[in-house]
Amino acid sequence: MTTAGNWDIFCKVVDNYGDIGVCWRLARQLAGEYGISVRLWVDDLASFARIAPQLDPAAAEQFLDGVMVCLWAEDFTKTLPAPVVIEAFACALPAAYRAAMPGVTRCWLNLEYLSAEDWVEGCHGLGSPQGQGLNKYFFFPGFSAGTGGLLQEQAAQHERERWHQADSRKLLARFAPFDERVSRNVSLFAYPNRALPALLDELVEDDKTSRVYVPDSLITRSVAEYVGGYIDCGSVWQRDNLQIVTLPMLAQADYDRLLWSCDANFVRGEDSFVRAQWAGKPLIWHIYRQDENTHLEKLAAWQARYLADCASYAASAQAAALAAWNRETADRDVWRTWLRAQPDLALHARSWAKQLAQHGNLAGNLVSFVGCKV
Ligand code: TRH
Repeated sequence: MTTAGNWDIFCKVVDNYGDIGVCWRLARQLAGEYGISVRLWVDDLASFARIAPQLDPAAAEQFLDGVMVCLWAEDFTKTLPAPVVIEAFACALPAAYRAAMPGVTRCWLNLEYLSAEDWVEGCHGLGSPQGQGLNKYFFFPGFSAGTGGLLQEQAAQHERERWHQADSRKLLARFAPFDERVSRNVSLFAYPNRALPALLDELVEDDKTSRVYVPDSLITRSVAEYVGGYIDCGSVWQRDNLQIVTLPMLAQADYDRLLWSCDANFVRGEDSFVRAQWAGKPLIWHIYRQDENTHLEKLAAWQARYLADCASYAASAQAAALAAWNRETADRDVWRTWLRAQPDLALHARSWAKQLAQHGNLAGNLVSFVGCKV
């Protein structure tokens, strides 16, 4: 059997858009770049449609961008399992499907959440016997050669390489009229954050004019509290050197282009965090909160890798800003220093993106892995 056969990907939307964001990218890439026939089973098509506006949330089955998208309904109907099955983020397969897998499924994988922690290399690729001749393999994305790498579609990479300032200008002009006074564009996608007013206050008084683009998200309300009301999409709110523009939720590919077009990006969760790294621009990550503050360990592990080769002044500015944002502390000095470090952080972000590209892309690594197992 070759790996270019039928694959099923199962995705449960636990919270927000990261679970489906990752699965949708992976499904499209496997179909488009590796010739695999992919069925993507999703339990929440309404959330999916927010990042893929062409999707019909009422259709139980539809073919979109080369992928068969299927509703994962509670009463899962009997379906012949695929030879390769990906259970995203330990979502637990439907019982009827699981029961039909022995003798049919040749490779079963659990695609795990992303972490930069050292233990990931030791667990990546391990199998766990599930009975009836089935093994479930743990496939970990990551930042080093011993992991599954990061999702990176070749088409997006090529488009990114050819993306010029004129493209950025054209894209940003779709959201609000061009203003020649603006010399810094920033995108802001985050969870609600008590550190926001300190950041915005600093931008108000900064000597450069910044325009902050806020996609429709959980932070929109905090922005509205800061400015004293919701800003209509398309209009520009301004106080001294800060401009704010709100955006509707964009299609995933347009959101990626927004990241390429801004000078710095605030991102969150998992998928936007990875895209911001590929964008090669300075970024601030709002990590998804976990019990017992385990997310802070994850943050520290990534920060240690990210800043290992960064100039010391820029590294400490970045570390302080990451801490302020994730611990939600109100410290304007942190943002002043971070803004001053932007030129060095921009250079660093470009070299980091090149370094990451050396580990291959997650979909390609997955295809090779499956090829060795079947
Ligand atoms: O939405 P997130 O917070 O997602 C997740 C989930 O909550 C998940 O359960 C959790 O485990 C994980 O975080 C760590 O953030 P993320 O991962 O960045 O996903 C957002 C997706 O939405 C990403 O694919 C980009 C996409 N997006 C758009 O398509 N258009 C937009 O306008 C925006 C702002 C985002």
